[in-house]
Amino acid sequence: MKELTRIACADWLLARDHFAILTHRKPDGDTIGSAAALCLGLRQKGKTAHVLCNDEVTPLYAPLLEGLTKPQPEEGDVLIAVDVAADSMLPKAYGDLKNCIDLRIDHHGSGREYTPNEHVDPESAACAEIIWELLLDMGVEPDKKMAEAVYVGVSTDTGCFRFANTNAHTFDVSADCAAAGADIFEWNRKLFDTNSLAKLRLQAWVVDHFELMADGKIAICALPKSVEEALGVDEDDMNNISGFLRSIEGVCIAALLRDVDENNTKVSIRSVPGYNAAYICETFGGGGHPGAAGASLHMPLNEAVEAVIKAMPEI
Ligand SMILES: [Mn+2]
Repeated sequence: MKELTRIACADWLLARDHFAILTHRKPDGDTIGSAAALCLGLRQKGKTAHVLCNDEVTPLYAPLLEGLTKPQPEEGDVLIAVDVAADSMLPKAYGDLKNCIDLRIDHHGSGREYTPNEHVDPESAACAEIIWELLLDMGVEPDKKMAEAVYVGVSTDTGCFRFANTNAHTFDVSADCAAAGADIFEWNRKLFDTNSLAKLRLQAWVVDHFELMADGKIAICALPKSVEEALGVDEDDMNNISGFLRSIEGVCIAALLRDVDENNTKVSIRSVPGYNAAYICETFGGGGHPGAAGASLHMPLNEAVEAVIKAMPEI
């Protein structure tokens, strides 16, 4: 595996053509924003570039990909994964493609090598920050669409600049996005100031059903699929519901578990600085960032709750 500096990565991209960009499963604003901005930048440089269709893209982020997607890569395409920490994070529909990815651009320090080339910068709060700098290195003239795609990535991965990963560079890139014409107010309203009724009902359910442990420092909530279905929540509604749990006063670590089926459970963990959510999730083969991480457990929901409690640090 060859680790490319940012400049080397920009040169690597400029020296090639015919790109297909891959996003991660349960795509968030960062993977979609990064893919869209990179695709637009490559096209501006005269390249042929597409984002591979991802069935799980939600209505909130779908507009960023308008006119950019294609269903399958073509023979000879250069495959790039953005914001994809491990090949296990790729959509199942990509199948064998995971063995053919040429480059990974990412900010997950706990990620796993799966490509012959990578540019990974764990200092970046969002992968979209790296993409922005890469575009500038490539001599791309940023426009409104690119700026909005990057802003969506940066703002969502920082919880609208509230998470511990937010730093001066995050604001620098966001200021650049505003200067390039991104409609910051409109995206903030859509992303952070709009709740579906289903999401508010989900929050009410979580308030009624979570448990506090360790003198109120750990909060855990098991959310059965049947409840999700009854409330009618979608993936956008589920976004950062573990962060909602973490927002309860005094809580340092919050874990939200969801059953995928009777033998598989997903856990999402949020923590305040000083507690590492990624360490806890790595116990189960998952990963992420110190403040926000996830994992899949091959066990039923009730067993998974016990396992996650066991994996919690002494507080
Ligand atoms: Mn990200």
